[in-house]
Amino acid sequence: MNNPYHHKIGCVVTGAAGFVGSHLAERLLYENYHVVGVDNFFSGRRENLTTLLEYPHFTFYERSITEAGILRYLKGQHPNLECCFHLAAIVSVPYSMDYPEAVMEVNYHSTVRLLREAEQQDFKGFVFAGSSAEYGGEQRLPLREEYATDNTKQLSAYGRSKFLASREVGVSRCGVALRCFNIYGPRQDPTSPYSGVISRFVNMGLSGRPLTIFGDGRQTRDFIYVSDVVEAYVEAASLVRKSTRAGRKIYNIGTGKSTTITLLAETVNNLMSRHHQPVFCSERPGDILFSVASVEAFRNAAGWEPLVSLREGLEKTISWARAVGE
Ligand code: UD2
Repeated sequence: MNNPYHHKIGCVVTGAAGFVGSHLAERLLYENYHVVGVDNFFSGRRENLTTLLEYPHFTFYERSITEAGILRYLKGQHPNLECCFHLAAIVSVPYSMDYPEAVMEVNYHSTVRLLREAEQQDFKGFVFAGSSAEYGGEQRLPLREEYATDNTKQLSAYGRSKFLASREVGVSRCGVALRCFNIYGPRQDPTSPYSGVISRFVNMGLSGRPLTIFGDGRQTRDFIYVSDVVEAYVEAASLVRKSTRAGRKIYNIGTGKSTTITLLAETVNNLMSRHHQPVFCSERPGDILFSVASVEAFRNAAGWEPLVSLREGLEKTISWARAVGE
């Protein structure tokens, strides 16, 4: 729906130059919302802003979400702001092993500060990017929201910081936390050894290298395409606006389908018409073996359904990577 009146309503997107943040900002701009993007380019990329900057109703601030009073400042500049989508974070699990304090500061303490400012400034929605890492090594599958409790041992400072932040956001009047599973799609950075497996496989495929599987390849993940995640954010914002219900608002965002890494490698190879066999390497330390989301809660609350099949999402990701040479 392209509503000409929406530009009167403003939304903040933190992490607007990131993989998911830039897709979300674009979707909101397309619907004519006024979008105020914030990013400090710690991991966001300037080229992800190119399309966004073409919209007259996009305003960008190169600022850090760790600055106290940032949301208050933005609301002062743009009184039409009603909703904050908070996606900015330190997203690397290995980085969080080396710098746990920095990750707790950015992902947890800064989130709580932003949330309090949103409450004080009368925001109608504060939608937070949680993570499947909040479940730690939980073995009951599919993973249900209530399995992550105060007793859950997350496996990294990243997981811990996201758990603590989601817990706080989920009980706020205006808050809702989305625990996203393995997101993939265009603009995901393939260049680090810890980049998402799909972006790495597509990148290896394009450069003619064999795909590397860590471990025996029987480990499973719940892969969700970025546009489905974007729709979940939009639905979550309207859910929290309408919500009168007390209690925690924390939801898994996944497909409910698990895929082995071996099957993923075969599918990527087929779609790229490659006949290389994958190379098996030693298991990645700390790797979770099996992960899949229970998606009933958000389906029931918001009527949201993921629409993009893994095959279709892979095709779109491969086409994008071919076009940009990533
Ligand atoms: C995801 C998140 C991470 C955190 C974590 C919580 C992504 C990109 N990462 O990590 O931020 O939330 O979940 O548990 O969504 N693999 C290969 N070959 C490769 C690369 C990866 O076999 O070249 C395997 C890897 O060992 C793992 C699986 O693929 O078993 C998925 O790896 P990943 O890094 O994409 O994501 P994950 O689930 O470890």
